[in-house]
Amino acid sequence: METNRTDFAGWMQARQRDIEAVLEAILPDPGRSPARLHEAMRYAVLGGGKRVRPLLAYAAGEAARAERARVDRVAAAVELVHAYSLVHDDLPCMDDDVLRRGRPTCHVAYDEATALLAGDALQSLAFDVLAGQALCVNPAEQVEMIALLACAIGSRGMAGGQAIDLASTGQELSLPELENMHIHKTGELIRASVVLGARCGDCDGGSAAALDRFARCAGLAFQVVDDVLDAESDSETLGKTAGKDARQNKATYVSIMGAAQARRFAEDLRVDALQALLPFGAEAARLRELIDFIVLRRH
Ligand code: GRG
Repeated sequence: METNRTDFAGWMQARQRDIEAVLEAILPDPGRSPARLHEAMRYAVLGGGKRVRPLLAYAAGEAARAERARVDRVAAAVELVHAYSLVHDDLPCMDDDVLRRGRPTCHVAYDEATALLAGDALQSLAFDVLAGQALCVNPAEQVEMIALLACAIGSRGMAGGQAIDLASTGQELSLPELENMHIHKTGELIRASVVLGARCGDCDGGSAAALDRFARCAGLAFQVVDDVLDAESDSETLGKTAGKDARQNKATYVSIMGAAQARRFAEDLRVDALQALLPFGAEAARLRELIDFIVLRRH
């Protein structure tokens, strides 16, 4: 993996270009049948988004001195899953939104059935990418990595978190209930991005546990900031409809503790995440910079 210390913005742009090229190559050719489905998959994935999950996978790969080609596959898999979750989340039967990444959502640009299938196919493609080539010397470890992603996004992970979210709209949630929902809905995939990136390289048990702690803090911090931005920012800046949580009467960190306290909580999580990285040296620099980016971002 590249370890020269270019500035963070340069590093981030380079990795965003890398993942765009990897995804472009992995996604099905739009000229091949079923063309409309392939086009919708590409529409949902390419040319937008911050690519936070791939960036975390690349940064964790650097911390574990992993081979770049392996991390490319992990980074692509987590972004494909993320794109699938956004397509499904935007559907009328879920969050019913028309704006994503600054343009019409997938079901608006295509149609509901195509968007549903595009999400399904993106999820399958993610596992195809993880299983298709060797990611570690020991095949049993690769099977563990595949299982880790499956668990992170299944009924006890992201999909479960989404189910809790849908069931609790309009309900009052306690802080532990809200945290439980967000750890599953958003946190598990972010955690998997870090852990899988690191598992492409060399990581002893202590370092893996430290990265796991970092990833849990990063996942929750991401969602706390997302709640603040939904309340305080505008749709143009976010590229998605702002202010929806309050309009839908959803429990969020802002509704429970107020925006100022939610920002302080995100800052506490940033400090915890940085503490988790204390056993590491310069190899974890990008992870340190990424937690700052996640907590201080404006979109
Ligand atoms: C449909 C199974 C299923 C799950 C959906 C992740 C999720 C669960 C829904 C997404 C809706 C949402 C607003 C979640 C909160 C945090 C989040 C994931 C925001 C979007 O992620 P960003 O900011 O988006 O990384 P970009 O566009 O930058 O990739």
